[in-house]
Amino acid sequence: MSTYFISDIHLSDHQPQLLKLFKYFIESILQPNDTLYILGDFFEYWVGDDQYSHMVNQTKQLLKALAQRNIEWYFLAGNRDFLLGKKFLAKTHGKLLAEKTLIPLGAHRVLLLHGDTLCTNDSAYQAWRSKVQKKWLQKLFLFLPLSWRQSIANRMRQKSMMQGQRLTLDMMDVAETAVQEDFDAYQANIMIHGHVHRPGIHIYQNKQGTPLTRYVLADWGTMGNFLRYDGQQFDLVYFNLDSNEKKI
Ligand code: LP5
Ligand code: MN
Repeated sequence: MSTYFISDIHLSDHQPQLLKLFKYFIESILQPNDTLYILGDFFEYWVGDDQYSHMVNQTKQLLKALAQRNIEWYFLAGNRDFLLGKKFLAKTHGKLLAEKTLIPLGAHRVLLLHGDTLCTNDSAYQAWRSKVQKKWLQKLFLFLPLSWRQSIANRMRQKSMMQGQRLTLDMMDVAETAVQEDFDAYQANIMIHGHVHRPGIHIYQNKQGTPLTRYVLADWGTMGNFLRYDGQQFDLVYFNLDSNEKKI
């Protein structure tokens, strides 16, 4: 009975190998009674639960089938798929989590988040975020025809990639002050997030000398990536379709 955390697969119709990796992860790595947390940017972008394609269909089938193996799955939204909604989750038996969610795991207090809220040095991103998180704007957007929404999302992705070239690596990473604030606010000793695409394990100490650990999940490419808690320890692992696993 293990708990798995993944993020940043960026599933898209243009990258079929990502769906193959996800299928392998679901069918060959997850075992009955495990629990799965998807911490955002599961899709390259999500413009509403009427979004459809072969990839979307296959993904829904894979998630839906988890219930038969008694695997619960949870979704915490990223900056690309925050419009994933109730219809999708009801069809696939997923449960939505708040953007910062504290869960108990053994003796640990684990804070889950996508990671974008920690990037407070990227002010252009934070300005964009505060606009698109407005519920009224999201409702309005969802009224638009699907093809319009898709082309707006494509435009946003293009702008975002151009923006990425203008920023320094430091600006795109988490701000350590934001990390400390969240550890303190939630009295957590573990933090798990993705988003920055810089997988790693960061160790800190709080004022009382208690060790704090921040696990950063990787984005998926030729290899998939997950963090597993087996009841004893956490392992951050890369895998591929040939059953090779490599711990970070
Ligand atoms: O995800 P990642 O790591 O690649 O990039 C982020 C930041 N980019 C974003 C933008 C998203 O990728 C766009 C996803 C589309 C979402 C689906 C539809 C939503 C509709 C909402 C309706 C209410 O988050 C990027 C960071 C980078 O990480 C740092 O690593 O810098 O942030 C930006 O680029 C901020 C930009 O300023 C965003 C630019 C969008 C401008 C949109 C204008 C075009 C609209 C056209 C309208 C006709
Ligand atoms: Mn992200």
